[in-house]
Amino acid sequence: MQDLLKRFWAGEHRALARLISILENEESGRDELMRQIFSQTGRAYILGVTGSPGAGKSSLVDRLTFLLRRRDLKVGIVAVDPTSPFSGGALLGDRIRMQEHAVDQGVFIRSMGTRGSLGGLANTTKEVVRAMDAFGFDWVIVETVGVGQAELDIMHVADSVVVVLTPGAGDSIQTIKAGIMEIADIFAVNKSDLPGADKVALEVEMMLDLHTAETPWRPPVIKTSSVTGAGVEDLLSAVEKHRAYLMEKGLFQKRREARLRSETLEILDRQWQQLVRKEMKLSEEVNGLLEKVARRKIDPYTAASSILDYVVANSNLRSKKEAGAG
Ligand SMILES: Nc1nc2c(ncn2[C@@H]2O[C@H](COP(=O)(O)OP(=O)(O)O)[C@@H](O)[C@H]2O)c(=O)[nH]1
Ligand SMILES: [Mg+2]
Repeated sequence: MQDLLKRFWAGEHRALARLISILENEESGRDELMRQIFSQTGRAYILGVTGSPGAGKSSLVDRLTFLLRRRDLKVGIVAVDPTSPFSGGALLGDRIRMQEHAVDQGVFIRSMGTRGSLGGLANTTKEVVRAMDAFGFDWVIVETVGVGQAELDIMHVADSVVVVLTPGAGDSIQTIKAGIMEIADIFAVNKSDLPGADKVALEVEMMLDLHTAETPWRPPVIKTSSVTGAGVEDLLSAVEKHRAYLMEKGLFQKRREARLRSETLEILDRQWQQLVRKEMKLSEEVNGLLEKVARRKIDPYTAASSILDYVVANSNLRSKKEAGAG
C-alpha cells in the first residue's frame, strides 16, 4: 500500500486507477487509504453535471474539459452513467491519446461500474472524487444520469451543479423530476442547434420566476450545443460566477463543512454496522436476542436496545483488553 501511495503522490495515473479500484471493490485497506490521502483533499473544484440519458452530458463535459485544459487546469472526470459509458468524445479523445506520450497528463476519466447497491455507488463516488482531488486535479467533474435518489445524493458532493436539458421529446419542464430542478445551480439547454431550445429556456425561466424569489442566486439558463460548441464558454463562465458567488457569501466554506460533518456520520454508521455484524458473528448473546424476536418472545425494539447495550459494553471491554495487552 505504501508503494501504491508513493506512486500516487508521484502523479502516476495507473496508481490512481488502482486506488480507485480498491475503493470501488471495497477491498480491505480502503478506509486506511482514504485516511492517508485526506490531508491533501479539499482543493479541487467539484462540478456536477446531471440530466436525462442522451441529453449530451458527456459531450458537454468533453467540451468543458477542453476549455479548462486550454487554461492549463487539470481535470478529473467521474462518469456515473450505466446507460452510456464515457468514451472521451472527439475533443477529449484526441487530447488524451496525444497525452499518453506526453509528460503532462492533465485529464483522467473514470466510468463507475454499477456493481453493488446504488447506495454504495453514491458512497464510492464520493470517495473517488476525493481521490481525484487528492491526486491534484484542479477540477473534478461528476456526470450522473438524473434518475434516482442515489444519483441525486451523488450531486451533494458538487460545489456547483449543472442540470442539462434538451429540446428533445419528453424533456419538457413538466416531466422533469422535482428533485433535479432543486439541485440546479445552472441550467444548460443543450442541443440548441436543434429546434425548440428557446422554448425550453423560456419554460425554465418562467419556472424560476415562480420559485427563486427568496434566494439571492438565480440559476442562469444557458443555451449550449456540444456539437457546434456554441454557448460552452458561457456555460463555463456561469459556473465560475456561481463559484465566485459561493466564495463571496461564505457558502463555499459552509457547505463543505456541513458535508464533512455528514460524511463523518455516514462513516460512523458504516463502522457501527460493521461492529454489530462482527458481534453477531461472534456472540451467542446477540443471536439469542434475534432468535427471541423471531419467536415473538420479545419485541424488536427491546431486542435492538439490548443489542446496542451489549455491543457498546462488549467493544469497550475489548478495547480495554487490547489497551492492557499493549
Ligand atoms: N444535435 C446535437 N446532438 C448532441 C448534442 N450534444 C450531444 N449530442 C448527441 O446526443 C447523443 C448523446 O450524447 P451524450 O453526450 O452521450 O449524452 P449523455 O448520455 O447525456 O452523456 C450523442 O449522439 C451526441 O452526439 C448537441 O448539442 N446537439
Ligand atoms: Mg454520458
